[in-house]
This record gives sequence, structure tokens and C-alpha cells, in this order.
Amino acid sequence: MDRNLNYIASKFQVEGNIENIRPLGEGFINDTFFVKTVGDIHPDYLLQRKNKNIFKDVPGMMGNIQKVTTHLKGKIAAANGDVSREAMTLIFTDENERFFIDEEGNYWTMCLFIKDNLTYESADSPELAFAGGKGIGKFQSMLSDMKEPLVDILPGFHNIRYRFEQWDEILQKDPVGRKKNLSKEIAWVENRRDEMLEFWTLVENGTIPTRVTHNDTKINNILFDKEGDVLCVIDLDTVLNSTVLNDFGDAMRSYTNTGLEDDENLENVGMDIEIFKGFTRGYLQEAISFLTASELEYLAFSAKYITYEQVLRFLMDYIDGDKYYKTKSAEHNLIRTHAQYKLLTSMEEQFEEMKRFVETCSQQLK
Ligand code: GN1
Ligand code: MG
Repeated sequence: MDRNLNYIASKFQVEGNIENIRPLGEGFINDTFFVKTVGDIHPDYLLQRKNKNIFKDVPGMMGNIQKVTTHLKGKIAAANGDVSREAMTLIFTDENERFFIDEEGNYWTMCLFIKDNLTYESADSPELAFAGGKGIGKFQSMLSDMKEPLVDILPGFHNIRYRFEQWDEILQKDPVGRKKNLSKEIAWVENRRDEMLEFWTLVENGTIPTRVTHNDTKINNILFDKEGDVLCVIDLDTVLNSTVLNDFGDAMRSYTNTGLEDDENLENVGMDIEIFKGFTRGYLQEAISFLTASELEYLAFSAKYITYEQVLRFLMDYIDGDKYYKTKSAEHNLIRTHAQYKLLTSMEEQFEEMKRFVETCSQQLK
């Protein structure tokens, strides 16, 4: 394996000599490796094997990432920022490609490693949430004037109408016979079907606009600096044209959870309203300048929408025999489903307060 990884890394325009390569992180989708170079003069790198079952168009994806990072770097340079730390930098192959394809048809990509960063699995204070909110708001704001369209490499990614098509098909097939014990969980999804479709109709008919969005804003996809501010938004595989509400909602799904995404003890899981408020305040400070009235109206709802979508996706993958997400045990996707559902109900209980806060906060900032 190591020799192979060295071979693959050597295909990219790496400065200096490689000292070692080791696995990094716990992404559910791709495999990531840290490439350490000898000494302190040269940068280190991240090498990634993209999941080819999920990403069918890696060239399109890397093209999107290139467009987005180029646009971001333009903004960062204009503000006298550090372009190699505040935005991801793609490393090209010797043949000037954004990816290398190995003998098995796997796509590999590389980017610069950003040193001295901090990452979190949950937001432990409203201050951190505030900083995270500012970071996502700023990310979206810097991209809000990007005219070039992105390639839709994940059709229907946060589109609940499309998720229901997949859901109906998988439930009908029930490929591993798991459906029979899941009537309670299936009802959780079905009971909210209409409400969720109603929201998505507003995106489809343009009431809620489409912009450049990240689509995977969970807290561990954000690098913070030692001062506690957002340094860089990473994991750009899912940058797409969609609604900014998906980014807000997905961030709330991860920041506000008092437990783990796959917590087995459901008593740990719930939405911390103070974290919600902290993130919202930071986000609105940056985003109020471009958000429309309909986006503001559905901001709080988006937290429920994305959490609901995640319940559906985890449960659907469980019924499908765990084909999408990496799992650590046979029941892992079901455990995730239960924990995300608990979070969803906690959001539902606090929804009026969430809505009121968005309203008050946006009034104050306008
Ligand atoms: C995946 O790749 P990662 O771990 O950052 C997934 C997200 C899910 C998330 C659940 C491309 O994100 O959509 O919300 O897991 N990414 C893809 O934690 O499906
Ligand atoms: Mg990630």
C-alpha cells in the first residue's frame, strides 16, 4: 500500500521529498492521506482518493473546485489576506491535470495542507458557533457574485423530491430484508413528506434563489485558527448551485447537536439553542446584505429540512444494505438514523424560538 501511495503522490507537482504518507481523518466518503515532506522548508500535502461510487464526474467536480477556489483567492488577495491559507489550493499532476487515475480506475487528487489549524466535531461554545457562522456567511458572500455556473455533479443532492424517488425505489426493493422491523422509523420519514416537499417547491419555482453553495458545512469541514476564527472552508467536493439554506441548515445539524451524529445514548442528543443563536448571529452579520426575504423566512426551517434529509439518507442506506456511507458496525446507519431523528424532534420543539430569533436578529442588523 505504502509503495503504491508513494507512487501516486509522486505523480503530483510536490515540492521537496516525501518523508511519509499516513491516513488522516474519518470522512464518510473519500479516503484522505497526509503527505509529509522532508524538513520544514516545503509544504505538506493532502492526497485523496475520491469515492468513485458517489462521484461519477471527478473531472467536473475538480473543475468546480478550481473555479470556486480561484474566485475565492481573488477576493482574499483583494482584501490582503493569505491566499494559500484562507482558501484551498489544488496541486496539479506532472501532466497538468487536476487528478491522477490509477490502474484500478480510482481518481486521486491533491491539495496543499494548511498548517496550524484547529478542527472540531461539535461547537462547544456560542462564540465558536458565532465564528463558524461568520465563516460560512463570508464564504457565501465572497461567492455571491460568481457568474460562471458550476457543473451539477450530484444531481438532486439536497433535493428532497429526488431523495423520495430513491427512497420509494429502495423501500420497494428492500434488498436485504431490513424493512420489516422499521415501521416506526419509516413513519418518521413519511409523516413529514408533504411539509418537506412544500419547502423544496419554493426552490424549484425560484421563490428561494439558487446560488453557489458548499452543501456539506458540518463543523469538521471548517478549519479554525488559534484566535477561534474561521481560517478556511474545506471539503469542496459538493460545491454546487443550490440554495444557501442548505449550508445554514447543515451547519446547524452539526454545530447545535449536544451529542454525536451517531450517539447511542439518545439522552445526549438535542439542539442547543444558544449555539443556534450564536451561529445565526455570525452568519447574518455577513449574509444579511445579500439574503432575500424568502431566504430569511425559511432560514430556521432549513435546520429541520437538512436534519430530516439526513434521517432519510441514513435510514435509506440502512435499508439498502449500507452501500453509501462507510459504517463501523452492521447497525451503524440505524444508530445514526435514531440520533439524527432525536435531533430533529428537538429542533421541532424549539422551532418557534428559532424563528423568532432569526426575525429579531435580522431586524437588528438591517
Ligand atoms: C458526508 O464527506 P463527509 O463526511 O464530509 C456526506 C454529507 C453528509 C455527511 C453526514 C458527498 O460528508 O452529505 O451530510 O457525510 N457527503 C456526501 O455526516 O454525501
Ligand atoms: Mg469532510
